[in-house]
Amino acid sequence: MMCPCVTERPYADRTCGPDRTRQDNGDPNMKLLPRPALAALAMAAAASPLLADHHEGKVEAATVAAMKLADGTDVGTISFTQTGHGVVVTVAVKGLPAGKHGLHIHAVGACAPDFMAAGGHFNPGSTEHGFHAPGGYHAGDLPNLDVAADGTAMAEFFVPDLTIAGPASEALPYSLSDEDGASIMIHAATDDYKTMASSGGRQACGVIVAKP
Ligand SMILES: [Cu+2]
Repeated sequence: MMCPCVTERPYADRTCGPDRTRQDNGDPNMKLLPRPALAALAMAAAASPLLADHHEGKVEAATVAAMKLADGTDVGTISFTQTGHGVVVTVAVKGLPAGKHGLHIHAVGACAPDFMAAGGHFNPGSTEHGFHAPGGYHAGDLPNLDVAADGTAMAEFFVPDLTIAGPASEALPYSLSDEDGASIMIHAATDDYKTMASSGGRQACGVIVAKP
C-alpha cells in the first residue's frame, strides 16, 4: 500500500509516489515513528476523529497563549495556527526588557503556581537542547525573541512537524495535545542554541494546550 521507500525514510512520502498514497493508506498506525511516539499514537488513534482529518488535510486549528509575568502582569500573546505541515507561530508581546530572549515550548501545559510547573523543554525525541547540538535539537527549541527598546516584540515563524490539533501522525510527528499539554516560555536571557543555562530564568509563560 505504501511506496517502498517509505520504510527507509520517515518522510519519504513527500518525495515518493503520488500524493494519494497517504489517503489510500487505510492503516493510520504509522510504522515510521520511534517507539514512544508510536505507542502514544496507538493510544490516541482510537479516541480521536482528528487523525483521519489530518490525512485529508482538513485540520484547521488555532490557539492563543496569554503571556504573563510571574506576578500575573499581561505581556501580550503568542498565537499558534495549524497547517498541514506544522504550526505558524505569531508573537505580539510587550512590557519585556529589551534584548534577545530564549523562547521554547515547554513540556507541561501549566504556568501556575509558578513557571516551574511548565516542566522542561518539549522534547519528544529525547534529543539534546540547541540548534548547534550534535544530535540536537529539542522539538521545543525556537528562535530567540528580539525585544525592542520599547519592550515590544513582533515575530512570526514556522515550526515544522508540529501539531496543536491532534495526536501525532506520520505527517505531524510532534503533538502538543499529549497527556500533559504544553506551554511556551520567554526566558530572561539569550539562548546560545547550545546550553539550557544560557537562556537564564523564566520570564513570561503562557499555556498552549492546557494540562488536563
Ligand atoms: Cu525554556
